[in-house]
Amino acid sequence: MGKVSLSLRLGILSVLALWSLAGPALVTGADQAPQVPPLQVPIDQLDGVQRATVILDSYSYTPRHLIVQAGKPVELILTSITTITPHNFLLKSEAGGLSIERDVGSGDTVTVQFTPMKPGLYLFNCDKKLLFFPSHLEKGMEGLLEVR
Ligand SMILES: [Cu+2]
Repeated sequence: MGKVSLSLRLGILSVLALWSLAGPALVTGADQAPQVPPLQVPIDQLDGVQRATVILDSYSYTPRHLIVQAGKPVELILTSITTITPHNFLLKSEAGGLSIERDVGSGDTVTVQFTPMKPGLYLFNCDKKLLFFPSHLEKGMEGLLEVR
């Protein structure tokens, strides 16, 4: 009898433990998009290019964290899925020898190529802005290129 009630109590405890783990995640999931894990950009076996597609939406890049290797060419296929709002892709770092600035109109696909030579963390963003409204960067439209 004592054994039964102990296992019952343990059962209730484990349900509570599971709930406390799952509860916050469910609440978080309700009001924000699921996190996309960092993308280790694959190297194309045919041409040796590190190639990835980045989706531009209002106001995000997906994936927003890309990991590439230094000294090898990178090609980003910037694909806008908006119907009206234009965006852009700015990645500038004097120290990193990178200066990329490309407009991506609504529904457009633009390809950028560059070869990062210096390992580091480089932020990219969209600086489009409509009149007195906050810029897209201020609305969270930024991402991270991690060069290893
Ligand atoms: Cu934008």
